[in-house]
Amino acid sequence: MTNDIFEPKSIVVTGGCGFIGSNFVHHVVREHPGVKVTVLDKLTYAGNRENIAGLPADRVELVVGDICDRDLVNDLAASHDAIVHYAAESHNDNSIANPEPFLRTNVEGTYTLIEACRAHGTRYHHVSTDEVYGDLALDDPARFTEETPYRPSSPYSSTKAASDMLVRAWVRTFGLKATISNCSNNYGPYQHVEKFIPRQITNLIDGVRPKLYGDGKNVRDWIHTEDHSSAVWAILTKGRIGETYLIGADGERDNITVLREILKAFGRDADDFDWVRDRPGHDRRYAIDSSKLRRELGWEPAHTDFAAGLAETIAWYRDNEAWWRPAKEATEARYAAQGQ
Ligand code: NAD
Ligand code: TDX
Repeated sequence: MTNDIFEPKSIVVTGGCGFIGSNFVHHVVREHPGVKVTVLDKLTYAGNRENIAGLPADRVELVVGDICDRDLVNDLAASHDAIVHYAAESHNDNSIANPEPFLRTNVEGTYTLIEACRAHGTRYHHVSTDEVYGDLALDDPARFTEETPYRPSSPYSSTKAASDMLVRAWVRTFGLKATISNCSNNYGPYQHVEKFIPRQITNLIDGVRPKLYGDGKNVRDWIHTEDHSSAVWAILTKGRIGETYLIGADGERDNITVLREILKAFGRDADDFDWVRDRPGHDRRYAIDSSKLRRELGWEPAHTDFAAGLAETIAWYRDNEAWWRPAKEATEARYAAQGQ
């Protein structure tokens, strides 16, 4: 079923100073001692060099640059065995306020990377999201599979869908040596305070009431970012070229349930939050069927106790205020301007 195992000695990780990309860099350094990592990151508002600070200099190098920089990307593709592509504009609310950077980074950036990989025969792994499939009704027994038609709802998810389509076409037309993964909602340390879980935790640390969109019944399928990293490594090294794999850990929960777990951890009343304006086009429910990944590549999530993972994440934000504090005020000012 699977290819021979691919054993890269040198990889480029784009977006390796972001939330999930930096977790992958730590994962590779810890679990795969023979591999050197070059991080290509533009250090946008979402990137932070602290996320990979302290890793050994003979294993990890940071190149500050843009994935749309053709010459830079070409040099990196020529000198590495693989590119694992995480860099993106990643936040739905920002994409509604201003879609332009999403078109550029998510679509043009992916195009630049796959053209360079095509030119040099470099292995390419494309990190994408379950949001390309649109949403499911709350009472729909179905979950997303690799065969679910694309139906993205937001500027963010439509640009991710466009980038997936480019990769599929480059595989078929040019024989690009690529795989694609579509993962569900990640949580864990180092996530930007604009995202749902860190926003509510840091609000509570600041004595501010959490903010819930709509009716709070929207469902997300939560996975610990460590499990996302182990899945991407499995696909990079053992996945079949040209294939898509869905990554998920059976973690469906509605937003109000997650929020109440956070409130409880802070000793606050279950109703101690504000209802705020809903996100336009807000997807109702995401749910991943990851049986192909488990069956073909033998992957299993390790962090399946959501309550324990959430408690560790809350503890991390309490212990690492210096990391998130600089971004908090500007993030909340943006939300206030949007009535959220
Ligand atoms: P993030 O916003 O935390 O980090 C993105 C990183 O990319 C930052 O370090 C940023 O500086 C960098 N970047 C942005 N534009 C760049 C450019 N033009 N050139 C070079 N670097 C650039 O994002 P994240 O939440 O870690 O998501 C990483 C990837 O995983 C994205 O592709 C996202 O679509 C995908 N994904 C995220 C989730 C989730 O729950 N967050 C779920 C599934 C898939
Ligand atoms: O303050 C909030 N209140 C609230 O109710 C925020 C910021 C969000 N929400 C809701 C919206 C969503 O239903 O919480 C849910 C999660 O929101 P986000 O953290 O913004 O994540 P989501 O829009 O689901 O997208 C995330 O998962 C898929 C990532 O940001 C994407 O990059 C990834 O592709």
